[in-house]
Amino acid sequence: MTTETIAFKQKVAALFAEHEILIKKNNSPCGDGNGVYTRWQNPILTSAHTPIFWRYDLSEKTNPFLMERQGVNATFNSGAIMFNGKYCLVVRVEGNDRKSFFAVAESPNGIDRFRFWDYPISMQETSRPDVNIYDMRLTAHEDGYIYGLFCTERKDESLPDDTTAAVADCGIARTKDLVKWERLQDLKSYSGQQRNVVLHPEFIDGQYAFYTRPQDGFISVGSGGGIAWGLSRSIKHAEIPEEIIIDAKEYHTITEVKNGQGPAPIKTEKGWLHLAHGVRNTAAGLRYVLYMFMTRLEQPWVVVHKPAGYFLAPDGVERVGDVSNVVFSNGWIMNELGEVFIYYASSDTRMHVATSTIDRLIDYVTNSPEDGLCSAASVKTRNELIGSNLKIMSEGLFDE
Ligand code: M1P
Repeated sequence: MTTETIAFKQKVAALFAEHEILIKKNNSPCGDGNGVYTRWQNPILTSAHTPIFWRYDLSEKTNPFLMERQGVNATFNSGAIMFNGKYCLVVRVEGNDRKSFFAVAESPNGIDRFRFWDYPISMQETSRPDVNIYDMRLTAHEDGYIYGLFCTERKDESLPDDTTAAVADCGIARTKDLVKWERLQDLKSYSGQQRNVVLHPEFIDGQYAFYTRPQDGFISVGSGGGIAWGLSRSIKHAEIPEEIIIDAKEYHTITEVKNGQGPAPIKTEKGWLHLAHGVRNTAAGLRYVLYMFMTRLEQPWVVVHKPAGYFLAPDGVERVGDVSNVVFSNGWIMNELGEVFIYYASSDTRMHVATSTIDRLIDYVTNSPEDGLCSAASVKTRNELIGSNLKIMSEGLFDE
């Protein structure tokens, strides 16, 4: 063996060893949290977590300098599901070429040791090839399939000279094993473009039910009013003749510019628990935060509880990345103990986890005050809390 070959092999071994240390790094909770959820210290997935053999050519002959030939820019906005006893994420992986694709990463405990499966998902295409696919929401439907609904983005052919003009639609695929995916027809709706579409896990009136987010343009929702709801008789040829807005965007709130359903809702004894994102505009650009609401068990399109403001907002290093000041979630998992793992991405760059329990989340959603939509109402609500607390404190809260 030549000295060059020995050096090459040593460099390869060092790359793999460093990667293994990263994957096996223990995560730890950030203190006790705020009573609602606890963030975990380390991002659970970054571009560095993608396998070495996805990025480097490991042949000394074709890559004597051991260069990274196909870089990965980001790992974010992941769907989530418990599958064969493992916490599985269908991750949006974005290459340096700005193309996103899906890849499964699994963990034994939901908070660290996420490891990608060897190959990303080779998603089938429809007769209209996708340019970019991203943000999959997973739904274990009562029909027996796991569905993945995602955004498929294509060039807006009506504006051939505009190299930024795009059209967003909802792609639909289904699987039984997260490996082989059967691509179905894209969702047909009559309200412009679609992003953030999520399949409800149960039939409603014998039909497939969808949370949608109609939007006039690719970035701006325009007259699209918020999170909507619609039914389709078929899933193979999904078509929603009519959408109703169930959670409207609202002036001077966290959803002033737009909002969108996060993962599929979790069924609880009190109602369907929803996680969503809201967007407002600032001098520094758009700010994305997460919020929660609950809909009626028998009528999942009727909102019955919605705490004011955000549930989780970008914090510390989460605030910086490719698209700064963003948190986004399209995946969560409740395990058999009622623990809830909330998977969220920060600034379109990396994945994190925050943990809670179903009891805490129900308490948060059903007992936190709603938005009074003006400062006077906010002060009134806060004063009620202060008055009640001062009374408790005057009665000797801190006495032995
Ligand atoms: O860049 C922030 C997010 O922007 C889009 O979300 P929305 O459709 O609500 O504006 C998506 O591109 C999402 O992937 C991205 O994280």
